[in-house]
Amino acid sequence: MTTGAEAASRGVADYLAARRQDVDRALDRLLPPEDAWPSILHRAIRHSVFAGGKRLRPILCLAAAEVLGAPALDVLEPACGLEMIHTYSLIHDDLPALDNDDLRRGVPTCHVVFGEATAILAGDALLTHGLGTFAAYPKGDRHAAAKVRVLETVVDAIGTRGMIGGQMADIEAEQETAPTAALLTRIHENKTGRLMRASLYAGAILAGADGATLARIDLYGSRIGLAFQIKDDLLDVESDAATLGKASNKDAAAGKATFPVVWGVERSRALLAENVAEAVAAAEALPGGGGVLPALARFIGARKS
Ligand code: GRG
Repeated sequence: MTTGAEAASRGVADYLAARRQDVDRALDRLLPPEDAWPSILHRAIRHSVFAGGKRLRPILCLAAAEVLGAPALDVLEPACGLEMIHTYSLIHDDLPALDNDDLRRGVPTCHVVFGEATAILAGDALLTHGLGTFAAYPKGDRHAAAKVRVLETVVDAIGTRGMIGGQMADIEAEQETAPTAALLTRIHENKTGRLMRASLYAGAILAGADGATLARIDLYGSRIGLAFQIKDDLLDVESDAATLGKASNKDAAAGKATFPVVWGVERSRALLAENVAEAVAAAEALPGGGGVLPALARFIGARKS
C-alpha cells in the first residue's frame, strides 16, 4: 500500500485507482464467498458490490485517516463497512417500491437479476455485515473506544435522523408542488451527505483526531456531501446512461425536486463551485495542507459519473 503523500503527487486519479484496488481486495476478503450457504444471497450481494462503483466513501475514510497520520491499513476494514452500507442503500433505493431502477453501476440492478425478495435480503445483509465490521475492526483493545465512537457516528448518520430520514423526506417531497431550496438542501444533507461526512469522521476518529480537527473534517465532509449531490443532479440532466452507469434524466422525468429544478442549471453550477471551494479551504487548514483531500473535493465537483 502506498502512502497518501506519494499517491497525491501522482495525481488524484492514480490515488483513487490505487485505493479502489485496496478496498476491492479487502471487500473480497470480508464478504462471504459466492458458494457459501445460502449461495443465492451471497451471489446477489457480490453482484451489487463488485458491479463497479467509485468506492468514494471508503476512500474518504482512508484519506482522512492518512492525512491525520494513521496508516491506511489500520482503517481498511471499517472503510469497507462503509461501502457495504452504501451498497445496501443503493440496492434498496433501486427496488420497485422506491426508485424502481433497472440499471446500477452499469449492470442490471439486484432485484432485476435475483428477484425482489433476495434483493431486500441482500441489502439487509450488507447493512448487518457493515455494522459488524465497525465492531470487529481495527483489531486490538487500544481501538475499543474509537470503534464504539465510529459505530455511534455511522448509526446516527444512516438512521431516521440521517440517511433514511432524508430518503423519507425525499419521498414526501414528491407531493410538494413547489419544494423550497431549504427543503431540498435538508433532504440531501441527510440522504447523501451524512454517510459521506460519517466516512471522513470515522477515518479521523480512528486516527485519534482532536475536537478541532474533527470539526474541520466535518466541515469538509458537509461541503463535499452537498457538492456531490448538486453534481449528481447536474449529471442527471447533462449526461447519458452509458456514461453514468444508471438511467439519466430520471429525476426530471419523475418530477423530482433537484437543484437544477429549484435553482436552475447556472445557479446550481455556481453553488457547486462554492461548496467545492469551501471544502478545499477546510481541507487546506488540516495538517500537511490536507494531503489528497483538496484534490478529492475538486474531483467530486468535476466527476463525469
Ligand atoms: C433506501 C435505505 C435506503 C436509503 C436511501 C442514500 C440513499 C437513501 C439511497 C441511495 C441512492 C441514491 C440515488 C442516493 C443519492 C446519492 C447517490 C447519487 C448515490 C450514488 O453514489 P455514488 O455515485 O455511487 O458514489 P457508486 O456506484 O459510485 O458507489
